[in-house]
Amino acid sequence: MRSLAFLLLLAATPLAAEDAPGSNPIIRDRFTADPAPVVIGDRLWLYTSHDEAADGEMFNMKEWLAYSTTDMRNWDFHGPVMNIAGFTWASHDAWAVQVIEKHGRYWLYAPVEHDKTKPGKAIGVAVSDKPEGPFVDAKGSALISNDMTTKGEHSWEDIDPTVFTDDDGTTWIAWGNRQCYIARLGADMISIDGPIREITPPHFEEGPWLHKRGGLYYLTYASLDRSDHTDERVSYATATSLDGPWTPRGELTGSGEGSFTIHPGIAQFKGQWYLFLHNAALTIGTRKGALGRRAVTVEYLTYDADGLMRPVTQTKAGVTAPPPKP
Ligand code: FUB
Repeated sequence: MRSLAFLLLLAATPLAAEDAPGSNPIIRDRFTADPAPVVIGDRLWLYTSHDEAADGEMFNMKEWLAYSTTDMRNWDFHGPVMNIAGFTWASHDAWAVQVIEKHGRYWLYAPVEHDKTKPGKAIGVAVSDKPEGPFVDAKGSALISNDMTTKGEHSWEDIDPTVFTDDDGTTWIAWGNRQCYIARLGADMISIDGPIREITPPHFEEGPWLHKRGGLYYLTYASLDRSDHTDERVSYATATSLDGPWTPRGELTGSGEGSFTIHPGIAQFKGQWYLFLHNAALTIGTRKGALGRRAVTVEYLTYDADGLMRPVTQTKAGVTAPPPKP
């Protein structure tokens, strides 16, 4: 049995920065990716995809997970909120999710592989009365399918939805891989209302995230400049209207450690802005990080006087470091 002196010593020893609750990666008991934060009441909710790839497997993703926090340090796990089987018209690939609140309900948008009746990736919408789910298919068919966008030459063009409600109450959805599209959602949240417009910014690869601060709209995304680097980084563009024009603002981050992909998620919580990302720096037992075994991280996000986002570096300390000066 351990002596009292040993236990007292243990309790008095400060945690190394990388072990402090809330340091990166913030979730360590399972592999998570594609972070999607949303503030609901006094909690920040974080929805993620769940990486379960075996060695040599690219992705193995079957469900979406939810976490929440009140202090950005300690995270409560709420379990899987939906499994791919909940979209009966889909076959596999529970990829990057986003959830928003509207009309007192919670709406989950996510890309999946459609069954053979409409080959290629598609975007489904599910709904719940509680942020912790369970979420159920709200439409019974895809909201967006590969046949609705014609520019891309590959079957995974319609992935990674980001949903954003503007000050006038209109909700917009943007998505894409290689091409970035935007459309207005119907008031029912399960239909597209109006044309689908292409808004592809430079080096756009995937993972768009729409947000607004003051009068400025931000389109932040995973970028890949094939002439210059081999792993994705995060870049962004800004506009004073969702109709554009979008002004490219360059790279916001470098690549995630050990990861081809990176994926931004942005939220303001209790007055502080945060940028969620992922990398592949986590090892769980004998399982090392990999293309399909990623880990969600979070960093402070700040803006300069012109509203431009200052470059962000992924760190071990993350938000356990003191917040930056405004
Ligand atoms: O996680 C699967 C896919 O990888 C996502 O949909 C992309 O954003 C990339 O992170």
